[in-house]
Amino acid sequence: MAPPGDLREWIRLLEDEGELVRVSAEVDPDLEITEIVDRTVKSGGPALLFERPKGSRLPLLINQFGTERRMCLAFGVDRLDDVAGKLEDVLEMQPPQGLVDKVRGLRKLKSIADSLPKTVSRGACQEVVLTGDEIDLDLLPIQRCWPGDPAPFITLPAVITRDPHTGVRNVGMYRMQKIDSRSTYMHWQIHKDGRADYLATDGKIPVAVALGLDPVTAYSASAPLPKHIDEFMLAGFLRGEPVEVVKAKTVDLEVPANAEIVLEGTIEKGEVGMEGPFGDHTGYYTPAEPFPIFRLSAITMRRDAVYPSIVVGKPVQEDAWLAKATERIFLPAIKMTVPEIVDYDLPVAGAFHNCVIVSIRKSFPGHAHKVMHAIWGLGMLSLSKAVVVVDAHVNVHDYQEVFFYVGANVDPKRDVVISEGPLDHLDHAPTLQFFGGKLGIDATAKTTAEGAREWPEEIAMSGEIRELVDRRWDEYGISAQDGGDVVQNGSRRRLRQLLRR
Ligand SMILES: Cc1cc2nc3c(=O)[nH]c(=O)nc-3n(C[C@H](O)[C@H](O)[C@H](O)COP(=O)(O)O)c2cc1C
Ligand SMILES: [Mn+2]
Repeated sequence: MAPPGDLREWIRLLEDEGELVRVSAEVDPDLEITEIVDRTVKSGGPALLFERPKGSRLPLLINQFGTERRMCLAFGVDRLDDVAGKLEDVLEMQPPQGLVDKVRGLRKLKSIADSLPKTVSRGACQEVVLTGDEIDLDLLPIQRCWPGDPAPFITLPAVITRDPHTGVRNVGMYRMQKIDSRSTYMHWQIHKDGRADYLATDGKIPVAVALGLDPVTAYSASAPLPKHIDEFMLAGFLRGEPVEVVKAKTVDLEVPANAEIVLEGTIEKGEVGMEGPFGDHTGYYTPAEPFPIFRLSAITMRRDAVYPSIVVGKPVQEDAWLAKATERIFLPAIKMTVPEIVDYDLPVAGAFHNCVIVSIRKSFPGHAHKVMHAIWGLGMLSLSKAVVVVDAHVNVHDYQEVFFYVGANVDPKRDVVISEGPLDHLDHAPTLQFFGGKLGIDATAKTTAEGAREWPEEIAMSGEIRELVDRRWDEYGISAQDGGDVVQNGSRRRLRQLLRR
């Protein structure tokens, strides 16, 4: 099934699939929604459409991405790995051999050509146009998420800019703290593309913020693409249909025609203010820091627009599933650069930058070290604080199995690497912000060339006996075959199901 074309189609699909609950009671976007959503996400509950958020006439949609099943519905796939498969197909294109291959190759090239955004002359996102004195952020049910947050924050935006030199578009998801009814801060962290566009600008940079998109385009704003790649192109490719864009009303940018709401405006270089604190996905409040100020020149929207939101906080939250999608979707691209990588896992509890588990086909002494350093040099993965390397046969998604090899195969003196490098903007633990320690753990089997003694053989039952017991199992009268699962808690089991090949 093709991914939904806009937020409304997505809401209808969620409703048809029994994945959405409409809340008709009046509910306060100030803290109350967070507590409801926190409980709902942590119990694997449905997407919520708050029809009467206090103080606004716009309904608020939240938890649209909050389970593996909804994430798959969003992409129109059965497993998130299927999304990766589509990219892998294109990335691994070889010169065609023979006619069938050529036709297949052309089809793939067409899928790339079709992924370019398409400019259209009219968009539903501009049914209502508010400029001048009509601009009023108080129209929107913007959430204040946590008690220590000083103001409401827009949490699920697609922020659109252009590189002033190359003209290439960038789309990123960066929270926006409301300052007043006509301005917000823009939380462009130090490593992000939106900030680079801003820094490359003299004077004012035009900015447009799309709220309420089809789920694949909304996801693409969170995807860590290289700077020179337009996130709307990835969205078009993954949707199998181009993102349609229209000219914004007051700035020189294009915005998705299907958006529910668009905020247009500018950011003046050097005009900053103290943003935050904000209860963030690290599970802590990130302290106040200077960030640029976004001044609105227009709000455009659909006549009966829906406002989208998300809560981040101590894991597991809804963003865990956006990040799991990224983990799966980017595996083929990572393998292009580091082909010895078999698979990897970013544990949700590790807030995604604290830990990477990676399995490799090891073929030379020090190979695990090579891969650690490759990860510390790879896009946003370069911010990873700890890297655990295991052999190809280890299931990186089974943390019990990984922990077994970390315990069994590691001589801390020989196999632990302490290095240093850039760290996530929000990480409060390092002595310095942005720069600090890295931990590598080589949990692969070692060779004598790496200074180990003769490595022992791992225990495994013979295939012959396993087949025999499989065949005879019912005869023994023991019911539970999957005894291992008894010790797994629910979320671990869900994760295993998600990643089962
Ligand atoms: C819910 C959510 C909120 C986010 N908030 C921020 C933020 O406030 N600032 C930021 O720099 N990145 C934030 N991110 C991460 C960026 O969206 C992500 O790094 C993305 O790749 C940025 O786009 P860019 O690579 O084009 O800069 C957030 C991600 C999610 C899923
Ligand atoms: Mn980008």
